[in-house]
Amino acid sequence: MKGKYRRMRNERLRFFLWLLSTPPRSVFSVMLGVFQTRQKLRTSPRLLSRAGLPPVDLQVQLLLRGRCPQSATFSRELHLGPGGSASSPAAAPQRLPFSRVTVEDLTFFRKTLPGRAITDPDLVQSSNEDWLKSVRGSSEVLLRPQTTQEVSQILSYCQSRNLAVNPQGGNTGLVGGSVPVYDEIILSTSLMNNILSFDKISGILTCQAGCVLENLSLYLEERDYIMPLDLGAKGSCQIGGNVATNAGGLRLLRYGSLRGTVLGLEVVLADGQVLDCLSTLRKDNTGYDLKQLFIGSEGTLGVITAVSILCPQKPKSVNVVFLGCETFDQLLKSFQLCKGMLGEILSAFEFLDSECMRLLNTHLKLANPISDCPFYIVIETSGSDSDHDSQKLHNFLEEAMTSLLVTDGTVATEESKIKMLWSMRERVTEALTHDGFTYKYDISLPVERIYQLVTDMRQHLGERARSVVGYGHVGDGNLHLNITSSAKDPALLASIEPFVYEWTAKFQGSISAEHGLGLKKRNYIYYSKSRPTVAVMGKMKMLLDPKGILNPYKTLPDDLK
Ligand code: FAD
Ligand code: 2HG
Ligand code: ZN
Repeated sequence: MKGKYRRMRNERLRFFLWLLSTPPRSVFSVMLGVFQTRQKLRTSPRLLSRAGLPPVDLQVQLLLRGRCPQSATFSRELHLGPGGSASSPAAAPQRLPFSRVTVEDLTFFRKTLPGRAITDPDLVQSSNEDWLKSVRGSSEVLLRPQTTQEVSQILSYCQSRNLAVNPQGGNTGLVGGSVPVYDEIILSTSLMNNILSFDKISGILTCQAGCVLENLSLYLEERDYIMPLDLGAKGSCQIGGNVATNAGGLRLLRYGSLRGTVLGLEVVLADGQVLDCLSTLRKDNTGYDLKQLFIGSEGTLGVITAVSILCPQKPKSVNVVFLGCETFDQLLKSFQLCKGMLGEILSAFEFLDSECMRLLNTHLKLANPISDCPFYIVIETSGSDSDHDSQKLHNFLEEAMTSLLVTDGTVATEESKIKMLWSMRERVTEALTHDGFTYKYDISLPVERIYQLVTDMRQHLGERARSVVGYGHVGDGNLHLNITSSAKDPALLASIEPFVYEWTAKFQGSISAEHGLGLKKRNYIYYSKSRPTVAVMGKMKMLLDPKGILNPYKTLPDDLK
């Protein structure tokens, strides 16, 4: 095999032959994630749990400040950006006539959640601002319940008082859905982090909504299982937030979406009623499957308090390959070949373009593991027999090389190298944050179209953008188009939107593949959904949350409210 490889090797190809006896590697080891970001994100909850509350008279002052009319204006300006037009569909709408938090309300919250009703501005601040630092609310109250009962008491009270509530998990959302727009009370699930049960035979895990994804992964790994989803944000995002956004991530190609793997949910409705749909059955056709309503509802229909999820067995053998291609057409042909030759062991097929690589090099000092190419692919295989998997991967690479679909590549044989290769894909989001203000688009398209949007956008914007990059989940037909500029730039935004959405609609794509609509994209929903469909969504919202207290200004377009 080695001789054959050498004979066929092109000058530019530097594949490492890997031994058929490569020891099985943990799939968890391949995820480096955004370490610095995680550190930063994890700091605030730790501080919160240690900190004492400010004295009551300071709280009163803070609440009085909240009543000041400038507060609403300030928040609105932040969402618009300097010189931003109030008519931009992405801008925050006017504050709705919800009540403002009073000292009596605070007394109730403090009694219901002793030591966990936070009003210290320094502590509330990080929950007011999103991960991208692109939107910021002006909430002065952060509630940290530990039980479903406490969530129920809070919501029942808030509904009776007409107080708006912003459910928050790990605050890693990318569409401005996870933070308040004005003074909504932040209801954080961070302290709801208990695992409730795990069935070793079925692989069904039941846990509270605030469990951090990475902690669940580590818990399962010790029991020879894995979570069916994995994301770059796993060190901070919570399973409740993942379900609320119907997060896709890096394993969807293999294990499917949360709509299939989530078996049950417990949800607290706006009036405090606890909806127990926490089934652990794989099959249950008794009436409507209500849990599906809450998957992807972005905190607008109820607060998810517990999740049961079907987890796959941990693969015994994992391999990762990083390849370079000259054209996107070759990348697509490699995907086709890969599906055919790797079949059931293919667990990820991800891509990034040379602009992403430039940002990784420049901002994170990550060196390209292969020679410069216009496109890069990350392929992962997960199986149960390392000899069999290695042989299949070997055959695929040989075919991809001889047919000149790939021009360079490397195979990871050690754990550290596997991590390094995955970080080239996972850390693009982090690299972008160092490049300037980032406009993010998360588009589903027929897979053969996904890169055409990047090239068309580059042509459309010319020199106006700093960087226009494309990466994403090829296996799921999901492009992440990101555009940066030195600062928030309303004129640039006006050039991007609605162009990007019109382009997407023209090819029957979705304007949000996996991140949701949140605040930023709510008014663009009609590019992907018909008016009658959105009207039915409005009726569901009305039924479950008649006063509209749950995550107002998010997901549904302003014309429904
Ligand atoms: P938050 O950000 O806190 O909230 C997100 C939304 O869910 C908000 O609308 C909030 O109100 C609502 N919500 C949160 N918890 C609850 C609850 N318990 N009940 C009801 N509503 C709730 N997404 C992907 O799909 N795929 C990826 O590969 C991916 N990679 C990412 C990588 C990075 C570096 C980052 C920063 C983000 C990434 N995301 C990705 C975005 C993704 O949406 C989130 O990471 C994750 O799913 C959100 O979880 P969270 O706990 O942080 O929720
Ligand atoms: C990913 O796939 C995430 O890396 C984030 O969904 C995408 O930052 C983005 O645009
Ligand atoms: Zn993604």
